[in-house]
Amino acid sequence: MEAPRPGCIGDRVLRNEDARFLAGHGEYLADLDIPGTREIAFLRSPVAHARIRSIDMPPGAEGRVFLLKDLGDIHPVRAVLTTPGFRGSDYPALAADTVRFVGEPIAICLGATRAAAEDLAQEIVVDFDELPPVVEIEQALDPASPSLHGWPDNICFVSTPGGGEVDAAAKAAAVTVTREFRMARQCVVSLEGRGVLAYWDRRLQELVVYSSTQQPHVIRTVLAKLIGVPEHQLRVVAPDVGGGFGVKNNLQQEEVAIAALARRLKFPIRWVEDRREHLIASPQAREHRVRLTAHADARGKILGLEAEAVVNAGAYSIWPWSAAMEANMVAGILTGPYAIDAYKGRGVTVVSNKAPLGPYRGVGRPSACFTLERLVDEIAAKVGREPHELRIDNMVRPEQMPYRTVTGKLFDSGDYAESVRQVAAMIDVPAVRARQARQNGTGPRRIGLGFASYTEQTAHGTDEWIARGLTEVFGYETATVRFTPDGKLIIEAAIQNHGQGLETTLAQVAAQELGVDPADVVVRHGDTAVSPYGMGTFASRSMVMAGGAVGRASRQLGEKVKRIAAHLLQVKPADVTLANNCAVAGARSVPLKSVTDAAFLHPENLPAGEDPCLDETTTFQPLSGTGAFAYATHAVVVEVDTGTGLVEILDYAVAHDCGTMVNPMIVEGQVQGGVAQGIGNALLEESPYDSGGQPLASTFADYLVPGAPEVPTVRIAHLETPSPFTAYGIKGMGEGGAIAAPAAILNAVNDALRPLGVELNETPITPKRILTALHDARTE
Ligand code: MCN
Repeated sequence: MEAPRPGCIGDRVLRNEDARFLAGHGEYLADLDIPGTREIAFLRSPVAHARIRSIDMPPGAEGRVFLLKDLGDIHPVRAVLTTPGFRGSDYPALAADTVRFVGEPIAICLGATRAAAEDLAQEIVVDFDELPPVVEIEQALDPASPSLHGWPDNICFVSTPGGGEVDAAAKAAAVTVTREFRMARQCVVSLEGRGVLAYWDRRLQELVVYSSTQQPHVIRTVLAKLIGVPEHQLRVVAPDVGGGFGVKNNLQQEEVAIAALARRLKFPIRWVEDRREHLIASPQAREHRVRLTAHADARGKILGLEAEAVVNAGAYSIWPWSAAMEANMVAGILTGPYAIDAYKGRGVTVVSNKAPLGPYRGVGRPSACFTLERLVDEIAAKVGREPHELRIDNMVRPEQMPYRTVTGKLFDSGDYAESVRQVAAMIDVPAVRARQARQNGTGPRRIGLGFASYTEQTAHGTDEWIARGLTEVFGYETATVRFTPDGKLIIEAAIQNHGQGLETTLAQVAAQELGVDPADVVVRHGDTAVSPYGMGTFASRSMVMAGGAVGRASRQLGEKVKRIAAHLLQVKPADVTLANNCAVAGARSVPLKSVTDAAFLHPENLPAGEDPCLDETTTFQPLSGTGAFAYATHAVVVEVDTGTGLVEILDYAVAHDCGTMVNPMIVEGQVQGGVAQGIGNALLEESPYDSGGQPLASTFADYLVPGAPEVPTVRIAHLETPSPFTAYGIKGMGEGGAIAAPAAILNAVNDALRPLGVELNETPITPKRILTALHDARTE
């Protein structure tokens, strides 16, 4: 592969945005300093399920406490799948008649400070007529449980993906392995919580809504419909956003309530989520129960799979994804990177009196990967083979690409088995096995080795969203690339950068096409008044989509620059190249500044018929509806202390392929960060509820996230197989680290404990779960 040009695609450029952040100059929602702003505290439901009989206001509440009826004529949020059988539900901005989860907002309270607003909220008396709550999956599946939304039961949707002859596979199989797996409910825990600030701008006659969101444009579109402000009088701005990981990738009830109220007030109002609100009232994630059966031949070649994934989606469908997003995802991608021709899947979404589920890094895939990869290890144990070798034998081969999976995904390119070979070499399987043989059984600490492989669907096209029944999600992005008269470049992009390094990588794409210095490019995003329309940053799409749009716009702009430069140099446009801030033709060159000077300030110097000014706006969408598929294999060595139940990660290696890397350093940071979250998923994070529907983890003392001591430095190898379906062959990759880590870690822990008769198939594997399993195995 050719060495990258400095500052261009493939170079390890330092992040442009870091100087600002490291100097403390980021401006987050809580930092906004708009005169006259009053702070909001939400009165939230303290009970899981109840009818509201009455709400008694404290003295002086008028103009300071607002209920749904005070917000004017607004519509409830209703996220729908167009797929037949889907059951939708109305999700009001503030609960007026019924509350369905602890933390559901009921009233907005205003104060000069957050503390004053909270004091006011405490004085409101709500008379609840409590109803029996539906909390766990089994209750939600029970037809005798009370129905949350007036449906015949609490089943929101059932999908049945699959194809091929599963019965024939079962008949032909030498081994059949069945297991039930559980992945706990989690919180998302972005560094910055959610938040909204809104006011009516009298001069521009527009409603300005600042929100810590991943998708300002579509939030504007849906808010406009819900609160009845036309889109051209509504501006949504995402200031600096301190991480999203999916929790800011949906319409928030607080956004609707605050925007609707701000339209009626004469001063700005702001809500900044605190950590307790984040842990109980933000959209949560996971909570899956998956039953999986694999039929395999005597060598462990998988002939067929059967799966039922039940997901507890909480109280409501959030916009635009709907409650069915998780279950559909798990059931839809369960065959993983393997060539499995026969599959019978069933994805069941149930509703309950818990916080609604939303997207979180990986959406369904950590659970799908966990269940399949755990089962692969159990098949390997049954047929007596090394788990990584079994994986290699089952994988889709390079010569089969592009490969259509049994659930209709089109894998684009890559050598999946090579990722296993590489990571097995990095982790040194024979050395780990030798260490196990030496150490295990000699004391309480046992060594285990685990692998996990996956494909990560990224940059989904419009067809994919429509196939999933989502008609308000689309698969393109837009960018404007413009020179200023002094020869500098501005990129305006509809994506929203909240930690992914996009201010740098989009500049690198422009540098590739226009020869500009990426450190000198300004990237503007996150503001509907600044950037062209787009869907935003989620589903590992921005590098492919916005990168593609910036590349296309830059190329078109470059053609015009070359025509003008050729005119100035008196050569043919075809002889001009762009590099080092200059247009070059052989030994002669002209600075880009001279070209922009002609384009903006001296049209008399332009070639005949050439329009003045230098800017281009284009869109980009991948050539395949199902997007581009990154893939990876993770390998981890753990030491499990059978005395304390603690798991220590000794070594962690990843061999991955995200096509052409724009900035390998950023890619490595993304893998490392994703693995950190996967470690939390595997070992620590869980949001349990009691039988009354009360969330039990509402502080960081109860909800444990990994810190530096729990997260090892991940060793990363890159494979780089370009995608045939995207610009420059780029594939997305932002979720991958989080997808495989739970599977790899549980496989490693099970590898360590298998000789003791222990098998763990539920995340997180806390010390308590490990010790209980060891105790049960001893007493059986
Ligand atoms: N990149 C690259 N070359 C590639 C692919 C990606 O250089 N071939 C770089 C780009 O800078 C890109 C980043 O890696 O922005 C992640 O790439 P991509 O897969 O396109 O993902 P997005 O940019 O669309 O970001 C979304 C993704 C998702 S879905 C979650 S969840 C997540 C993640 O990014 N949330 C994050 N990473 C996060 N990182 C931070 N710091 N904060 C979050 O909230």
